[in-house]
Amino acid sequence: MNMTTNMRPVSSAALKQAVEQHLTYTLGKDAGHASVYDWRMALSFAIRDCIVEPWFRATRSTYEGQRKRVYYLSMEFLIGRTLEDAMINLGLLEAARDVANEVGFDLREIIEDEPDAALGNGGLGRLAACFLESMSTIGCPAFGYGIRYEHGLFRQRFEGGQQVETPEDWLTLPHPWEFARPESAYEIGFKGEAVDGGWRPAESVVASAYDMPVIGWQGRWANTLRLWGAKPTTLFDLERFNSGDYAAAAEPEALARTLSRVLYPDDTTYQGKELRLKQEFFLTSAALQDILRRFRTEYDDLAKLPTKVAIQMNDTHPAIAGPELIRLLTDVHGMEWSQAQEIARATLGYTNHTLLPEALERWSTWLMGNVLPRHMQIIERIDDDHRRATKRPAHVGIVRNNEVQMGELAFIMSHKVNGVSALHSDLVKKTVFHDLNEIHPGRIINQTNGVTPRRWLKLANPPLATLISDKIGEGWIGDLEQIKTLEPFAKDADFRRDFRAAKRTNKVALSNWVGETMGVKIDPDAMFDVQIKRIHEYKRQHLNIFETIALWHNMRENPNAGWAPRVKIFGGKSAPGYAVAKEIIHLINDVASVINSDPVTKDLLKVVYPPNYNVSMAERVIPATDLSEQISTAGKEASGTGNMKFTMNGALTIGTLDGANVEIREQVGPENFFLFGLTADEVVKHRRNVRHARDAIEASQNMQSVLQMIVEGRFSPSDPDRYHGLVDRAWNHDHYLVAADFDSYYDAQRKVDALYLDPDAWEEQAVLNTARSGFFSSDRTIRGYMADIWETESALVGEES
Ligand code: 26R
Repeated sequence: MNMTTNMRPVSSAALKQAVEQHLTYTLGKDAGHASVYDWRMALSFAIRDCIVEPWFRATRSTYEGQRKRVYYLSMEFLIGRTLEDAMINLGLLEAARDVANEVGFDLREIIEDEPDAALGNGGLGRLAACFLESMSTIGCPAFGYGIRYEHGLFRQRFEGGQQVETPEDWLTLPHPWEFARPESAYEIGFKGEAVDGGWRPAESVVASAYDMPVIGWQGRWANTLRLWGAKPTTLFDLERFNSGDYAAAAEPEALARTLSRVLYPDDTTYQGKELRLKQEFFLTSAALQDILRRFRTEYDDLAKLPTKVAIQMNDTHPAIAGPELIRLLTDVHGMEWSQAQEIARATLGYTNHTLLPEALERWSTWLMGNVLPRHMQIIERIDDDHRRATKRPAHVGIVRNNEVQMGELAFIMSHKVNGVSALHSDLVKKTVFHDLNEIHPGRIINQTNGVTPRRWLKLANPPLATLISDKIGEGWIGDLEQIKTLEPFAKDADFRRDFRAAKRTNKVALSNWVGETMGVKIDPDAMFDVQIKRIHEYKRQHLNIFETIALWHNMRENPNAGWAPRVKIFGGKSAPGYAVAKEIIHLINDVASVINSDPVTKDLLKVVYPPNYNVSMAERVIPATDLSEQISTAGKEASGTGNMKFTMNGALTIGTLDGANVEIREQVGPENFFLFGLTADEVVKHRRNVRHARDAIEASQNMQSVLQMIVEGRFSPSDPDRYHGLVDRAWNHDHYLVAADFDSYYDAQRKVDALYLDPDAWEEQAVLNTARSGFFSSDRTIRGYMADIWETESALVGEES
């Protein structure tokens, strides 16, 4: 097979030769003894070689064209695997399959040997990864900046149904996608004291760069993800070493490395942890020093910074960028204060990803003053300037109650602030930033999230991707709006049959995997009903499992009532310290073991919860899904992005009017979406009734039975009291209105059943979901950021495609 990438044709034979070269000379392995790991490394190096050329070309073109660059600062990049994505974007997947077969391996096995890069918790981190891919596809000159965590998000196991965390170790084996750049290194200071117009840090570490190329669709452009690893400023103490105190001699090394050791797995509550603040400053300062160094090699006037540089803060985690940029411009480069402040603001943008008060970052002024004394001074001066310039009300400000409010700081230091869905941006204006929005009208804008169709449709769902391309050509991959030309085929019975067959292929594959890995037999003809995301009370996995219990109960009472057979699939991790979320996990697993061993319902209902949900598992599960669960309490889910992946892959959604669900429903048509529950406004009003849960439960026979069964120990016979706390909270502290929405959810599920029993009608709606998902490409989102925030242009316009 002869594949053509953008730069040069690569035949299977040429790729094979390149792979064998790497096996021999890079890895020093004899083909006769090479393992799947060896072939994976050799193939990765050969594919990586194909990226280097477009990567250099993009760098050169940006430099020569004096183009504006975008810098995306994020504490999280949830990348998953890289090899398959790179092969797909370079058009080398088929050639690689030939090579694998010729050397006696299955390409799938090689692909799945790669560990996920899990440098993120959930939505915010995965969004950053989709954005990088889209910026490369569009040809937006950009760098991602993050931390090279030695341990990404913990691995999850279940013991007796309970979550157990073990460390993740993606970097113990060599990582073929990174280039160490020890020459790009910056000193990062901490503590010490602010001295007039400057800072004398008491501690410091070195931030050292590691680059990963990010290749766009068809290899037309490549950007860089630059991750910082922490190194000691002094290697080790030779004197102590020579005197035999080896542990003490290695101390500076160990201390420095803790900075890039672990990703914070807590995405539920803000916690005032010194190490977290240090990590945030470590990333931000390294990135800004690097940005200014690059700028100064090309331009001499720092006043022009905003015309050549746009810096985006992914939530408030890098919000110290405001004060740090001012510090670098004034203390280090001698710029005058007010100009520095203006320039910083014109350069910076801030994206808000959550309204939950417990997740909004604030640092005590004591801690900030201790870790970053000069920055604390600068923050106070920014706050004073703002107070004077705006005559704002007394309750508004960055420093309040002896805490630095990072949201306010990010807002005041940015020229644009954006929310991540229409509803969310609206709520940002009305709630957290109500006063600041009045003082700075027009600063808050919306950019609805999106996901990359390369990974989430072409890579994850080959049967469907092939079917679509056969029908409408391949244009949709680089321009998802084209997928709407599929719409007329919703009425075409042959196409619906093929669409169904593609879904079934994926369901069979998932069934086999579940059988092999969990020992649970599931029927590919049953409806696959899926909720995969972090476990949070506001996402309401407990609403789903309560409904599952009610369904099971009613199926047992009346097994021949014509139920639609279902498999309930859960996936997701809880923050290690989030006890309530962990209890929900325990309950789901307990309910699964009772239901899965019930002979009465064995052909009607199964519950599976595969452990360690991650990007790769999402790629497996989403294409096999019939029903997508998006059931958060309205007003709480900023956007959601999983919801978009399901829609693209032809699942129907059951959901509340929350986050991007609102826009999904608009796009696919309300008749093709299962809506239930209170609206965001109704939620606020409903909560004023202190008896809201009690009233709802007393009015619902179903809900009562569910809570009764749980409290009686039906799902925990060896420990009948296990869920007393959970049931008590359902009655008395139901902050997320599970009870109020329960009946509405149960009824909507019965409508889902009815449609599933009419395969033709179901398939028509499924096709329409895919055909109308064009808006949810992250390419569209990135074009929005480029036009409305970054004021940049694609380097590929006018170029031949
Ligand atoms: C500060 C710390 C405790 C912390 C809080 C919250 C760390 C990480 C988070 C994660 C949040 C901000 C997050 O992932 N938000 C999600 O962002 C997605 C992308 O915009 C949205 O789709 C999703 O709705 C939102 O929950």
